[in-house]
Amino acid sequence: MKIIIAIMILNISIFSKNIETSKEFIRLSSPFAQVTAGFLEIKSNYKKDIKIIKAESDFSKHTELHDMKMENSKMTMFAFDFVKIPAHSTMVFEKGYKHIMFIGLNERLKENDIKTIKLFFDNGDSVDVKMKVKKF
Ligand SMILES: [Cu+2]
Repeated sequence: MKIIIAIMILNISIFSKNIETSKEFIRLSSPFAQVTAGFLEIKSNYKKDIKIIKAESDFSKHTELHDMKMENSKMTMFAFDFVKIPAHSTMVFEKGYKHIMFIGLNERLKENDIKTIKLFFDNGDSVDVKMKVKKF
């Protein structure tokens, strides 16, 4: 019995992913908009802190990591180079806060399209993330 349990635990550790994403979506922008934003939650199962250092997509000329801040009593957004995800925690990209910015759209995104983007981490890991285009 002990052996079976040990094997089960081993299996879980082999098949659990280091990075798991959820609630992924891209905001449906107006038909002629050149930019839009994507949101998701990124859960790190790493025992060490890691950093997200880059995002890439093939449907926009530039893909940036953005956040929002208050400036002259207006909310403005800005690009950042990296964000740290502490060990065993979740980083949330959500409306009004961090987001993935897609600038210079190469194609018109339609509602319910599924687009794949790539996220890169400072430990050399990367993940492909499927994001659904939707209104909000
Ligand atoms: Cu932005």
